[in-house]
Amino acid sequence: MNLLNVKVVTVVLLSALLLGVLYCYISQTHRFVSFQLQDLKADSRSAEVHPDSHEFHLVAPEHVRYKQPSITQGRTDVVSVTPWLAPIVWEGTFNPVLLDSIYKPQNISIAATVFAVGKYIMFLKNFLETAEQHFFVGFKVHIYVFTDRPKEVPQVKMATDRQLTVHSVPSSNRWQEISARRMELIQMLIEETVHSNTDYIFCLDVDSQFHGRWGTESLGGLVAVIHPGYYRDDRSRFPYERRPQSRAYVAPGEGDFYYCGGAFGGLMHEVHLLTKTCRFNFEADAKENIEAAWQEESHLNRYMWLNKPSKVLSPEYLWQDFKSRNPEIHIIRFSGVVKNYAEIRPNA
Ligand code: 5GW
Ligand code: MN
Repeated sequence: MNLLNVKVVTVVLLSALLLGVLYCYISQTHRFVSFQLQDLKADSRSAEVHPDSHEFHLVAPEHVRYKQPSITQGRTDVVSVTPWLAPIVWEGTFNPVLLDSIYKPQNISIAATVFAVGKYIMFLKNFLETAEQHFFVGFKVHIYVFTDRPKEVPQVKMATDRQLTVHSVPSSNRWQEISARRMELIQMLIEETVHSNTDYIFCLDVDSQFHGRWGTESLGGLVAVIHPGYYRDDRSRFPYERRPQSRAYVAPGEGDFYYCGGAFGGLMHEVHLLTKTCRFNFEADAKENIEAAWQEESHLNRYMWLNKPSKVLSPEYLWQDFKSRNPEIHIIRFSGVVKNYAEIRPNA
């Protein structure tokens, strides 16, 4: 190769390199610019692009007045955040006026499911009447009642923006069947109402009543309630399913809290995934003739251990009427009523 050729090759190679660098630079810049533009576009119609954007984007009205927040003063008798940094909701940790003023303009709507099969229909009237007084007052609420006795559903006067729908379900003498089908029916309800603009759903036991506010402070992606019976106990005492053959199994030394089967909720798609998963595991266990210690509550606990709830509600959100109030419980919002098992359960 003579000198001239070497020069030509060098020039060609250098130009190629330069062009390459230039190309990379331009395409990067372009990507950056177009990315920003897309972001802006997404932002201006965020309602369509991210159906649950209000979950993360809390806009406060300009002039709402409320007590100054503090990071050094507040409740010290309870823990109000989990190790994965989800809030644990206790009275005194949130401002209801502020929260309502944030959520009101979002025009959110909340569904609630409640099962009243067989004699459990007797709990429905009180449940509905107290829900009217305390559950998301001032918001759009749609209660779905699942019952085998649609004619016995009581007439309860509901405020504008609140409605009730009755779904008929077959009677059953086996609690296991009612329990198993609860997850399935909630899953199906979410699939049917996917286009109804419902944002959040809560699934509640009917043998319970509201005594205090249950509102926007409870909203979150995946919401679990801490069981009132075990929250001061070591995790070794939690009644998780302990047989490894079950799909609800939680190993010793594992698990965060013991959560209630009687109340859970969150965004529609989150609760859909939860109910679908619990139902699948419940049915797969049943095929192998295994039933978890506390049926769906066990499956729910396993689910919540692997899928950390984004908000945890304190036992204020599901107390038990027979229990006396512990000092850290400043308000009882919702509680299970005392029931005569022999009287209400089909095969007790
Ligand atoms: C529950 C236990 C044994 C047999 C039947 C049932 C039963 C439950 C029933 O006959 N009818 C019915 O509607 N359920 C629904 O399941 C109710 O919504 C009830 O609140 C929920 C959970 O059952 P609970 O409340 O008896 O369970 P615990 O753990 O709150 O006592
Ligand atoms: Mn119950």
